[in-house]
Amino acid sequence: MPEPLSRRDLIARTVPALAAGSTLLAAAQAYGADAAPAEKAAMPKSVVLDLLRQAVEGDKYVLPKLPYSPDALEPHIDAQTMTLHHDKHHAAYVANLNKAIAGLAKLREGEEIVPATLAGLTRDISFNAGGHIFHTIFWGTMGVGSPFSDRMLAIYAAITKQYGSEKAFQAHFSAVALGVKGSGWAVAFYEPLADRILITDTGDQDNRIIPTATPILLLDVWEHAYYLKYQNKRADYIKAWWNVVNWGEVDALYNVARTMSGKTA
Ligand code: MN3
Repeated sequence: MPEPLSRRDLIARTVPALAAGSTLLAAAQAYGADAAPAEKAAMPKSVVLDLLRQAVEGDKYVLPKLPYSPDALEPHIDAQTMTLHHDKHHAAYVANLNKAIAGLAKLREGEEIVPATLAGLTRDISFNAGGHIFHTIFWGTMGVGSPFSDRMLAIYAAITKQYGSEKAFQAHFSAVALGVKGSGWAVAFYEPLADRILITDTGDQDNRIIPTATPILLLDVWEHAYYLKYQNKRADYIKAWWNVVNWGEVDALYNVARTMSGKTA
C-alpha cells in the first residue's frame, strides 16, 4: 500500500510556488533533527533548510526568525526595511496562508462549494504560500558569507560555465529584476532535467514558476523591499543587494538541489 501523502506532498502537487520550493522542503525534512548522522553528513549545512524547518509547526505555517539582526545588512538594506518586511509583510503571508487553508476546510463542510469563494481562497493559498516560502529562502540567502569569487564553490563553476562569467550572470539577473513590472521577484532556479541554472521572474510571487525547478537565489523587488531607503531607484537597490548575497548559502542550495535530484559531482 502506498504511503499516505504528507501535507508537504499534497501542497506540492497543488500549489506551483510551493512545488518550486519542495525539493528544499523535502531536504529540510529528510535531513532534519531526526535524520541519521550519515544522512545529515551527506547534505551541506544550510541556513535556508534550517529556516524552512522553522516555517511550519504541525499543520500550521509559522514565521521563522530572521537568521541575523535586522541591521546586519546595513548599509545596503536598512534595519527598518528589514524589520517591517519580516515582522509585518512576511508575517501577513503566513497568517493569510493559514486563514485560507482554514477557509477551504470550512467551504468543504458547507452545503455547496461556492465557485467564487473557492477561486479566491485558491488564489490566496498560491499567493501566500509563495510569499511564505520565497521570503524564507530570501532571508537565508543574504548575510555574511563566502564571496562569489571563491573559486572553490560549485556554484561558481556552474555559473561561469553556463553564463560565461560572474559579470554576465549578474547583469542578466539584475536586468530581470529591473524589468519586473509592478511587484515580483527575480529568481535563479536549478533545473534538474538539464542540470542547468535558469533565471526567470514571477508575477507577484506565484506565477511563472518552473515545475520541478528549485529556487537557489532570489530577489524581492516589491516596493516594500526597498522603497524606504531607495524610493523609486530600484536599480540602486539591486546593485546594493549583490553586496549582501551569501554565496556560501546559494552554493549550499545548489548542491542540495543537485543531490536531491540524483546528480553526483
Ligand atoms: Mn517581500
